[in-house]
Amino acid sequence: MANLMPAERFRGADLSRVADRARRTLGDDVMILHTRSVRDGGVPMVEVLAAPSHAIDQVRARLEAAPLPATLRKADGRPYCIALVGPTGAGKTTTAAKLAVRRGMFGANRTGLLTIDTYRVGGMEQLATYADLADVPFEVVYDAREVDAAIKRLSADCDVIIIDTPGRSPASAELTERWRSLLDGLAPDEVHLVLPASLRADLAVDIGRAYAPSRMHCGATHLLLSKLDEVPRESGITDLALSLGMPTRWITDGQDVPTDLRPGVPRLLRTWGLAADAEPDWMPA
Ligand SMILES: Nc1nc2c(ncn2[C@@H]2O[C@H](COP(=O)(O)OP(=O)(O)OP(=O)(O)O)[C@@H](O)[C@H]2O)c(=O)[nH]1
Ligand SMILES: [Mg+2]
Repeated sequence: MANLMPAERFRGADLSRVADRARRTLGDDVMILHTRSVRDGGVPMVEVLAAPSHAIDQVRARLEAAPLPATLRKADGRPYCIALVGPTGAGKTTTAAKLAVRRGMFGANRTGLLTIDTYRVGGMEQLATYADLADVPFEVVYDAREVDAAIKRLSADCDVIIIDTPGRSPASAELTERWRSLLDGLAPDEVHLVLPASLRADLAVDIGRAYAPSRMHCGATHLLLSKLDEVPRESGITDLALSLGMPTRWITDGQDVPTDLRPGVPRLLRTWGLAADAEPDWMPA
């Protein structure tokens, strides 16, 4: 995959001289992205990853999602709806639970959960349990005729609703049609495409196209990379996010509900550059 980062690596005996060299090479607005100690031919050295800050700003602007309004309930009284879509096993249900049960996740806005995944055995029970433990209102919608009533019930107590959807299986076009029309009925304000960060970039781009607004009515508006913890050194994830061309609000980095969910862009920028040419310091178990 092409490296989309305008960052460069500098090595030397001490930090201030290396930083000076980075400044002379990249200009006065240079920013240090990462420093670490390395050994070069057995000699201890400091390594700095740096990039001009205007280049970082450009990348940030491409990745960053518009901030959510402080008051999520809309003028017509309807809660703000955030749907999670994506391939089977990507982490949609786990992420929906994290978003819905984390205290203060949406400031003072109260959260509700809704699922249209009535196909996956156990998926619904899993969400219902989390909702119950956190005392978060929860609705299951089986049929398009139930959408309005479910939203109305949630509206009483919720300002934002997290919507879980089934994995999209190419083998079951009819099921896909059914849940897509349910999602259309829910008219989500945001649709986050959940993709495992370890996915091959070419496959991710293909999936991104399949979920694009040009291909389906409620197409993906955001990217939500999951399972960052499964990517050695998180290498390449920023390039992956850039190649999908959608803003990122959150990422996930573990199975724990609700803790393993983080703001996306700070993490993508921090990870930026810890890429393939770095020495391996992590091995899969
Ligand atoms: N390591 C890791 N595992 C995760 C993460 N998020 C979810 N998982 C695990 O991935 C598996 C699938 O997660 P689900 O949330 O059920 O995925 P899904 O997209 O809802 O799957 P379907 O409903 O079958 O399409 C579970 O074992 C989760 O615990 C993550 O950030 N890191
Ligand atoms: Mg699921």
